Amino acid sequence: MQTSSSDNTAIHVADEAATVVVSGIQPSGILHIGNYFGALRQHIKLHTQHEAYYFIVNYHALTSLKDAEAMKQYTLDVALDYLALGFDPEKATLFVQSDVPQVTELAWIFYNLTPVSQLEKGVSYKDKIAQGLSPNAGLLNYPVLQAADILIYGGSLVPVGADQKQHIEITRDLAQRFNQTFCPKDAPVFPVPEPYILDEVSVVPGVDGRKMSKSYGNTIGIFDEGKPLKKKVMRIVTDSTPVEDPKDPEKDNVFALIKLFADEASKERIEQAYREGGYGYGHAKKELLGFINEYFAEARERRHDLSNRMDYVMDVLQEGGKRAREKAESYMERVRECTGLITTKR
Ligand code: AQP
Repeated sequence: MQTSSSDNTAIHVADEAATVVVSGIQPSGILHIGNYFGALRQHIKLHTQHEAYYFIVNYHALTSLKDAEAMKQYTLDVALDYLALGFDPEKATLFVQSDVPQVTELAWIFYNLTPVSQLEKGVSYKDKIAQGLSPNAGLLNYPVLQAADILIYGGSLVPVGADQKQHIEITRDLAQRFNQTFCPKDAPVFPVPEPYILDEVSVVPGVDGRKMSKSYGNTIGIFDEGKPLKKKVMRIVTDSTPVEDPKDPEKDNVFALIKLFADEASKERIEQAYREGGYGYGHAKKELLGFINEYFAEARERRHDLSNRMDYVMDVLQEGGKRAREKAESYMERVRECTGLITTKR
């Protein structure tokens, strides 16, 4: 057994050479720094080290987004974000989920192996209902389609945010259930994937202190800049401890975000300033703004440049879709064989 590439995870991968990294992001809004630190940063890091498939999950986004123009725009925005943040299409595969229709075919097969009670216990499902989203069948079945997304490319390592832990458990269950139900013992079709979750990131808080989430309207966008960015940072909710009093950095949303951006020395300095007093939340917000601007400066420039080359972005997605369909079809041939779903197509 070897430890996977990050020192910060307790993930063990049986065979590094055979690792297939897969993950998806919903085009349900502008990508935010929760998406970045929870998932995208790891996607970028891993895509040059292993075979990797990253998909823009527009079928999943349909569970909440019912606006065709917005869906198209957000889909292209996500592709631009990946490329601006350093994704190299020569090294790995980036594509749009609906360009691989086989994934809905596999999801249907998985529905028949999934107890409804398991889906009804979904934390994310319950959260979204509590926030007022319609409990439609798509939302309930979201983790099953996600399992199909992961397994159809033989995914073995899934870099996601901590909020996705339960969904990856469902994927693991489905891989095992499918193998046990349909495959000979010595020839399972699917690997049982491991999540890749960075402990120190956990769940990134939004400006209101809840999980940063596109659907909660509490996000700071990865590519926000100028006045809109400043406004969002200044809106971050804090307690009302006066400037001169000592503060507990571990209980503060601003510090939770500073920790993601700052180097060790800056983190220690600011932490000490919180504990000593005489350092207000206004100071902390100003520093945070500086860190964000510095951290994403190069990516912002690349994104401005790429946004004038949309033909190139479309080519990347088209080529990615082609590669993904080939991989998916090779798995589906085995799935159809195992399940007895004969095809008369030639
Ligand atoms: N606040 C967060 N902290 C850490 N990780 C996060 N992720 C999302 N929010 C945070 C991770 O980002 C990846 C992509 O997420 P997604 O867009 O597919 O779905 P999501 O988790 O449902 O993200 P949102 O912003 O909350 O979208 P909506 O509001 O549309 O549902 C995942 O790996 C996720 O863990």
